[in-house]
Amino acid sequence: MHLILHFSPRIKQALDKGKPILAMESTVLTHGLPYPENLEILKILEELCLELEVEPATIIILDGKIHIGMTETEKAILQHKMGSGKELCKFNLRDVPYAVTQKKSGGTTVSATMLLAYKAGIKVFATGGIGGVHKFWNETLDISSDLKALAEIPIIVISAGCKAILDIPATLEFLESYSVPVLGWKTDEFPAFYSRTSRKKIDRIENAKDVVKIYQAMLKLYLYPTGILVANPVPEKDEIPFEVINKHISAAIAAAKAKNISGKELTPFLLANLAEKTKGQSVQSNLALLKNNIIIGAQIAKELQ
Ligand code: PSU
Ligand code: MN
Repeated sequence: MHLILHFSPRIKQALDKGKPILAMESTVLTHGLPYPENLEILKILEELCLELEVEPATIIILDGKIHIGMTETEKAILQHKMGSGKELCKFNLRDVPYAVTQKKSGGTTVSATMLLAYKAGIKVFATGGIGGVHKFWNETLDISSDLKALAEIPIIVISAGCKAILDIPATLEFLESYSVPVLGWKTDEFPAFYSRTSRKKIDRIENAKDVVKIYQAMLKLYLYPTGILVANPVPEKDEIPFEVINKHISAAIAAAKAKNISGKELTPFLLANLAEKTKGQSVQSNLALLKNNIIIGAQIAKELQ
């Protein structure tokens, strides 16, 4: 079987000319944010990236085709599928073989996007928040494949840390065990997505040059290269205080338990629940941190040239 990546003409040209490219995921669109704001947000994010003179490569699987960069055609297909209420899949790393052979459609999570970006020759990827070790992991063994991907795929990922829906200390322990460098962008504390800190200490960096130096040193030193996680706190004005969001998170986790929601449905359920409970404030904050991560991702993409 011949596996094909479908490059958009813009991404193909950028790759040929050695122009900077920044990968973006699509599960945040299909499962992380409400429709139709999600499509508006995609537009805002891609325009921001272009203003920064970096080509955005949003990665998605539609009818089994792996798209590296969405053209207007793929956006129209996505809009049509979401608008008609069709259930789109959420593709983790392990779902990619199934998706492409069975011609399924859905968003790629951080883990699947890292794999496909790597195959496409893209080295840097901006997202909102990564998946991690879930609370009560000792009962459920629910550990996101995003962590496995970070442990095995040599790509630089920029995120606002991870949400406190997860067990943040356990997530950081996992990343340490698998030797994934976790770098704080102008901070020495790991951010907690809506909140600027989880109070867990990490290594601080000040600029894109240093991120690239560390990435290159890792590639030279490690026997098995890993990803690098750049943790960039949400801007101060868009932060939701930890005490406020945490109350909603506890309620959302209890609701998930009561409804027996687990596995890959858990993260989307919790995110939708939070959006509802915060009356959209969580979505606003999500947009702000996504933009913030694209700004840093674009700097790193240029530095990598
Ligand atoms: N965390 C967020 N927003 C998201 C996700 C996580 O704050 O949209 C999505 C990302 O695509 C991430 C995925 O890769 O959920 C993780 O899902 P799971 O926990 O099932 O691995
Ligand atoms: Mn899981």
